[in-house]
Amino acid sequence: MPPDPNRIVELPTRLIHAPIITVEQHLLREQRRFAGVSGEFSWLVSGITLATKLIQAKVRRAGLSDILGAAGIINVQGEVQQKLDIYANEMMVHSLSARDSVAMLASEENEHPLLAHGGSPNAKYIVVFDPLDGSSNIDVCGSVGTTFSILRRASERLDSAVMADEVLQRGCKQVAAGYVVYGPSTMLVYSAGNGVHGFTLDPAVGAYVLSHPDIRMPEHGKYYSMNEAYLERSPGAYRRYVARLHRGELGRRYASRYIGSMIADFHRTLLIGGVFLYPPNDQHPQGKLRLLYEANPIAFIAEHAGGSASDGHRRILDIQPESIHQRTPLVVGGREEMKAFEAEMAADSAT
Ligand code: P6P
Repeated sequence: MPPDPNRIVELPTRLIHAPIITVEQHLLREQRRFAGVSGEFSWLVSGITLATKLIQAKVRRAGLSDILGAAGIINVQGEVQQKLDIYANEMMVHSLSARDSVAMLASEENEHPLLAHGGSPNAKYIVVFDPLDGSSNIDVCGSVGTTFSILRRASERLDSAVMADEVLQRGCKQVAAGYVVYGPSTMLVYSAGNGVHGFTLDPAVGAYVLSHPDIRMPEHGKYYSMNEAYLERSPGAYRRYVARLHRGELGRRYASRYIGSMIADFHRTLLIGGVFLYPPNDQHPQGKLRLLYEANPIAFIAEHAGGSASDGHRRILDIQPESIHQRTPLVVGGREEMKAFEAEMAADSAT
């Protein structure tokens, strides 16, 4: 019996509701929510996904090529630059500057902002990033990551030259933010203000695939995460807060987990709850972490997942930056841990 050329075969529903959603598909679906939004935003984010795929390929081979180890160069932070830092920064700068919607870039690795398409009327966005955070963990096969923060240009006149201080915007002005964590798997976590979504890289096909839709930070966890070596040299309120966690006064006795790579430590806090702290101490009186490209993207993700982030006195996203590489204390966690932290800080201020 020859096949009937006019017969249409129904697709199995399992294929119609395909579980495979790439980050590109997700972004296109997301931006349909914004009337009149062109594909510029998703094209910009594709620059980040491309760069981080190139970075992860190098991170995965760090021990197999001569890229391992320090480059012997001291960066603007006064830190010994690992070769992968340099490579990661070049990949982010190259990929993002190829997007004509990007007016300016600011990187942890560069002292000053980098002009991309600063005078083009299409260049609506500024991207701030740390290309490889936690890079001191590379030589010991620890998790590292890339952070990014996307801002709209502050200037009304997009055809005018972009000014360096346009990058100094409060974190609440972020259009989108997120990070990529290079761990046992590579995962992109981002928010554009409509939930927080995680995409795991399928190395076989080189696609970020939706694996954690609409991430919600648990109201409480069982871990706190900080470098306790400095606790004695931090303000008393931090010591009293951690002592409360030890004594189980929040309803459970907390255990400690600390990798020494902010993105990996925060990623655990985001997925299973708890609190991450980098308080001020005598070595870092303003805190160690950078406001623009570490604290702000993390705080944006935390808040859109139901948590919160503070510098000990203010909401991180409300802080008006004064300089690109400005440092800040950072405490970020679930609702219960942050409520207890804010109460401790308020009691301290009242004494
Ligand atoms: P410490 C990595 O160098 C980093 O910037 C963050 O990723 C991390 O949270 C912090 O420093 C670790 O600092 O003082 O505990 O080594």
